[in-house]
Amino acid sequence: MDSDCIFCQIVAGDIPANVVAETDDAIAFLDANPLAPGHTLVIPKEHYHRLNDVPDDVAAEVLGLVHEVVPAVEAAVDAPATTVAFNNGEEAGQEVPHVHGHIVPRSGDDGQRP
Ligand code: DGP
Repeated sequence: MDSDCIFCQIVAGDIPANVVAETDDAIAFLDANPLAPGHTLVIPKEHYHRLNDVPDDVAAEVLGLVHEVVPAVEAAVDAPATTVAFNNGEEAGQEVPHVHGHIVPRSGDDGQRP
């Protein structure tokens, strides 16, 4: 755990979050600054800065949780589609330095991409 990391603090339960689902090594929770209702983040529980740093087994578990959560999010907000994206590095727009995948409900070309 990186005690300065806001997502590590969510994993530890020190900062509240609306948890959608979790596994041993990954957790999904609602984004605090949603681009659309239902905007969800999926992260490894362990602190890794970039996707490149994540071990294979943890990456598989994160993607498995994305795969599980996508249809649940679409059903919850009645969205026909989702954008699923990782901003991988600061130059790509990653603001929180703990790997996270965005699941953003979409219903057309609304420009709401993470
Ligand atoms: P990115 O720009 O890809 O690093 O996205 C970071 C996302 O994290 C952004 O959509 C807002 C979200 N976020 C930042 N701080 C918090 C927080 O404390 N709680 C939750 N739930 N989401 C947060």
